Amino acid sequence: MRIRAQVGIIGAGPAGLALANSLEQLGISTVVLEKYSRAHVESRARAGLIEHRTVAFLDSLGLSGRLRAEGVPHASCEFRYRGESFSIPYGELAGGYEHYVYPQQFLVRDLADAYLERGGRLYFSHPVTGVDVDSAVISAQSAADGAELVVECDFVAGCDGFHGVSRQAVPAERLGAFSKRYEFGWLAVLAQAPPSTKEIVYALHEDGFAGHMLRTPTVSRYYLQCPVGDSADNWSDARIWEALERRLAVPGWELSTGPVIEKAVLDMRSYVAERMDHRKLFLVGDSAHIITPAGGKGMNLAIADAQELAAGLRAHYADGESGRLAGYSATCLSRVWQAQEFSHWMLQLLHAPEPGSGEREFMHRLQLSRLSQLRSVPSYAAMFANSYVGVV
Ligand code: RFL
Repeated sequence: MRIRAQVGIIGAGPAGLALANSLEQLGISTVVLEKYSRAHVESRARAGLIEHRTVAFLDSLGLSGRLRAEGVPHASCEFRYRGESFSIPYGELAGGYEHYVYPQQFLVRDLADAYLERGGRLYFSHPVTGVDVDSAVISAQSAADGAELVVECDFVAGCDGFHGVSRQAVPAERLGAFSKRYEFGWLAVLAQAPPSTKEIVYALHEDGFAGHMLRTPTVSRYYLQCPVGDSADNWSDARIWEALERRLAVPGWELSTGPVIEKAVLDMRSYVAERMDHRKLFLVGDSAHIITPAGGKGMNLAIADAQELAAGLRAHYADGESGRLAGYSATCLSRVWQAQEFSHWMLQLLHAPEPGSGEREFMHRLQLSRLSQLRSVPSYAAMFANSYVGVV
């Protein structure tokens, strides 16, 4: 089957669905092709921290109803070290802005519902197999019966994540990518356990970083620093809870536990393609850049890219003006590098150097000094606040 759309979108993650909704509202026709089933994409638990500017964009599209009703606003977070703790009222310090805690898979569900309700053409279980960047033709195949689906478009938006096919259609010398691998891993844990705190907690501990993230009243996410190449199989439920209890400990505090639903060792790395467009293809979100989960920026960057691309396409179609589209890459990259810098800063603040490193004690004292400045120097804390909540 051959169909036509002004913009063909590969991938129904946060970037693809935000873009699809936005373009349809602007009267620009779209088709979305997604590799996996609807049930699969709507149950993939990942991010949960949504920046105020992402919420503002979703508000402007009328897509934030459930997020605002069911998500929880957050404006402060907690740091722990050596049995001490302090909170940073980052919302107040950043001029009254706040985050929403709302699981990514719920947002994906909401965006898919809204797109389909408007009559959007969303093909689940249709992995894209080829992208022609000159003719803007996308080829996909139904996972159910192998039937070929060809989409002819004016532009292609590659919103297919880091392991998708779009980026492969761009020559390496055009992408000009930069990357960094960190010398530690993170064990990411999702558990059927109520939150043990009111705020997100970041803990510096000599055994390694521990984080307690909030998701829903019955499910929580935790992170534990672990060696590169570690396997989740090495972490029994008992070992996970014991490590969290030790690394997050402050007097009088208790950790609520429950069954572990998911655990995986994350490859802690960052990647940025310096060109996010090539001929008629635009890379959006994780297909162009990935960032470590520290600081909670990945999904927010993906949706910000979608917002910028929608604005560029609107200018192109409505005003016949192509300057904004031409500047898409540069505009997005300035925000991406800012987020990369922040995420790197967070990791340096919170990660214990590997045992045996000669500089371990020196680095640890730098971290303690940073935490003490964060705790007692308002202008230092304000810098953190602005970056964390996403004002700058
Ligand atoms: P996604 O979400 O990966 O969606 C890409 C979609 O493309 C589909 N796809 C294809 N479709 C058709 N044909 C093909 N050949 C295809 N290949 C792939 C995929 O099935 C998928 O549906 O990319 P997008 O939209 O750019 O969104 C990016 C975010 O998902 C990602 O940045 C965040 O999840 C990162 N992240 C976090 N970000 C935050 O802002 N705040 C957080 O608190 C946060 N926590 C996290 C995170 C990522 C994590 N993982 C995955 C490492 C926590 C974790 C554990």
